[in-house]
Amino acid sequence: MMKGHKPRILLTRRYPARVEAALAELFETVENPEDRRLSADEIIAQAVGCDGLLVCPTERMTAQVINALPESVRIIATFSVGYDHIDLEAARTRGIVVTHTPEVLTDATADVAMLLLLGAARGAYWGERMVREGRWGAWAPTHPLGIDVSGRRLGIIGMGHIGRALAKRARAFDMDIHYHNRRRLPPELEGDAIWHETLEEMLPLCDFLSLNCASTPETRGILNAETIALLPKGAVVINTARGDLVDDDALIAALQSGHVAAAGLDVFNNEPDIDPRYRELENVFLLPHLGSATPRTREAMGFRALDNLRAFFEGREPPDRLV
Ligand code: 8YV
Repeated sequence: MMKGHKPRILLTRRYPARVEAALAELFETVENPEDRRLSADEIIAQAVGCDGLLVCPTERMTAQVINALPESVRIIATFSVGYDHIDLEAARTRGIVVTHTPEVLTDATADVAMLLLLGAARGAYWGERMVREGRWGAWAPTHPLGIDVSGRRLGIIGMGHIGRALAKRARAFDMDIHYHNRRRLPPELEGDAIWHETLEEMLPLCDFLSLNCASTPETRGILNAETIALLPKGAVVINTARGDLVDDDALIAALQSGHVAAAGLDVFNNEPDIDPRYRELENVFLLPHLGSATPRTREAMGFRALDNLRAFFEGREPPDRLV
């Protein structure tokens, strides 16, 4: 494929074995065999002599890091659909191409969103704990009880691939779908989902609310004291997108007061050092960022990143180019 020397690619993390092997066929790879989280300085130092980087959301590619990368680096491929960890403007200014891995993790992530929705609604966390800790007690007709899902309204913020895949699953549970998106979807994608131009219009209708939008300056903190106050009392909140969409103080206060009856969260501010108050709450179902965590999905993400790197170094347009 590529004439002359093999491009040198820094792999900031361990990637699935088949992906690393395929990358090593095409490129000279600089690996991270211990899968250590590299500091910004280490990334910059290890990038010396490299033509490209394969990174994850664990690496904060700030303007400072991007500006300090050696001249030789021409592409940053991220092993993720989200790209809020990369300063795209800084990359654009430096003429560095950035790619991501859309679509391949849609189903896996929507499955986790549905798992969180059901788990939060039906008390999977406290129920599981009662069984494990021997606190089951005798069955009682009136307690403990969860929240019904069927026939309820699910509001989705961000109706991209994952939002739509969640809607498909939720329809099978007889939920009514509402959504807020910058643009209304074309009829073939919208189906029976109801578009709301503003959050103010949609939130009062949401028995369940799922965050499925990208983290951008416009969406950061989108779930805050004001927007939570618009939810009906007893709503359930789901987040599989990014932790920084949520103001933790506001969500935790609402979970404590019961205004938000339950939450299912796979993503957090400051992962993995999450706000410790979440751990104390009985009405939250917490997962450690498992959205894309299946072997098939992680391999597909790796091969999608590889396709982008290969296209770039073959002089073709990378299919999932962001800048
Ligand atoms: C992954 C994700 O867990 O793709 C994303 O944006 O958040 C998840 O799929 C993570 O990115 C793995 O690198």
